This record gives sequence, C-alpha cells and structure tokens, in this order.
Amino acid sequence: MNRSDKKIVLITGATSGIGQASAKLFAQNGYQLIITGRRKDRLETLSEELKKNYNTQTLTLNFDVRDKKQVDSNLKNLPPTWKNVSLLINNAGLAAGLSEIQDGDNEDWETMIDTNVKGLLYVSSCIMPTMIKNQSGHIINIGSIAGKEAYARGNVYCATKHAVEAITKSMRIDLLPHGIKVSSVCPGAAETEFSLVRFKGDTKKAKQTYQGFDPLTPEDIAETIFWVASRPPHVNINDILIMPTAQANTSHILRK
Ligand code: NDP
Ligand code: 8X3
Repeated sequence: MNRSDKKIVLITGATSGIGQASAKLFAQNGYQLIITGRRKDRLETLSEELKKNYNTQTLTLNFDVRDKKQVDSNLKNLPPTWKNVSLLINNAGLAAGLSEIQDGDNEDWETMIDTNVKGLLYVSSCIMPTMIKNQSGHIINIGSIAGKEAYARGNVYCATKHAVEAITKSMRIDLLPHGIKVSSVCPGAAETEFSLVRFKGDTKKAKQTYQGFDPLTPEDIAETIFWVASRPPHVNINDILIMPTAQANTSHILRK
C-alpha cells in the first residue's frame, strides 16, 4: 500500500549504504525522491532502478555537501515540482581515519567537520525556508552511537556526531513554532562502505571491523528511518539509538 501520498523526500548521501537503502524503501512506499551524492554514475543507476522497480520519479543532484556554493546552486532553486520537500534526511557523512588525537591528520579532521557538521547545516539551510513557509516538514539527522559517547581514537568523528546531536536538539526548539518535526536516528556498527572510507580503501581493515558478529545492515537503519518518518502528525520520535545485539556500546562487541 502507498502510505505516503507522493511526498517529496530529499536524501543526502544516497549513493551507498544507509542513504541508498533508504532511497529504495521510500521509493517502494510511494515517495518522490531527490537523491544526492558526489558519485554521479551511482545516482543515475539508482534513479533508473527506482523508476524500473517502483515507477518512482527521481531528481538526482550531484554535489559535494562541503561546498556551500554547490549546495546553494543545487538546492536553493529547486524546480517548482520539486521544491516542496516535506522530509529531509541528512545522511551524508563519514569517518576519515582512526588515530590517537596526537597523531590525527588535520586534513581528515577538516573533512569530517566540513562534511558531517557544516554540510548538514548548509543543506538544512536551503530546505528549512520552504518548510517554514509550508508550516510543516520533518528533518531526520543521522547521528551515531559516536554522538552519545567517545571512544579511543574516535576523537574528531565523535565530536562531529556529538555536534549533530546538539544541532538536532536545537533545531527541534527553533523549528517548534513552525510545525516542523526534527528527529535523529543514531546507529551503532552498520556494515556499509563506512569502514572502507574510514580506512581509505583498505578492504582488509574494513572487513575486520565487522568480523565475528552480526552488524546492522543498511536496510535495518532504513526501516527505522521510515518508521520515524511515518508516525502520525501528532507524534515525533526525538531520537533512536539502534545497535547490533552483539554491541553493548562503542567498546564492547561480542565477537565469536
Ligand atoms: P557510506 O560510506 O556507505 O555512505 C556515505 C554516503 O555519504 C555516501 O552516499 C557518500 O556519497 C555520502 N557522502 C560522503 N561525503 C560526502 C560529501 N562530501 N558530499 C556529498 N555526499 C557525501 O556510509 P553509511 O551509509 O554508513 O553512512 C551514512 C551515515 O550514517 C553517515 O552520516 C555516517 O556517519 C552514519 N553512521 C554510520 C554508521 C555505520 O556504522 N555505518 C553508524 C552510525 C552512523 P558520495 O561518496 O557519492 O559523495
Ligand atoms: C559509526 C559508528 O562506532 O564506528 O558512526 O563510530 S562507530
């Protein structure tokens, strides 16, 4: 059954992992989709797949969330049929490196701060005015267990996800008078391209991250995001922390 009545959802970072799985689930449930990411070929392949499988209308926007000019030129003047975004999923994000703070690479720090914090703000600032004008909308920020606690060598990544937590709480207060819901979905270890990116293409290290236990899948998170997005108008889910059963917190994973 179509539960959405052709709402428009904008998903950042839809070329992989959680964003891609969410795109498929929202398409399956009758949403129109704006999907974004830097890898154009992947956006196009996904758009074709969504059209073929679900007859979904998709707008693909190829930009880097760190670049304010690119964000503005893609999102500030959306075509009239696409501008009434009712759901924004701020998902684009990454970890770069896993080093003790004294050994941290300054470029990695900038990449994480610019993507996870500034990128989320740049995208939101383009979409909030229309939501405010419409006096309705929903923003779901993808946080992390790393935004709830700090772990060894997680330093700057943890800081960016703590920032997402603070921004989410603050957005909820500021947008309250405008009828806009604000939520966060915060996963523990989910097997996506996350570790491949963190370890800069080192497939062995990426694989080891998820060895000996069942991590979350991107689909687990997509289902959670969809559930948060599909509550009735009078219900907002402020925050969900979703973990693999085998992971108690960032430092306790039960591996076989
Ligand atoms: P993936 O690496 O599989 O996906 C990340 C997505 O973000 C890609 O689509 C990528 O697209 C996009 N992205 C990254 N940098 C940029 C950029 N500068 N501009 C535009 N898009 C960008 O990882 P996940 O699916 O796991 O990550 C999604 C979110 O979930 C992130 O915010 C991450 O921090 C969070 N998270 C992940 C967890 C995990 O264990 N996997 C746990 C908790 C939270 P492209 O490269 O094409 O630009
Ligand atoms: C990703 C989860 O624990 O690898 O946000 O930082 S963790």
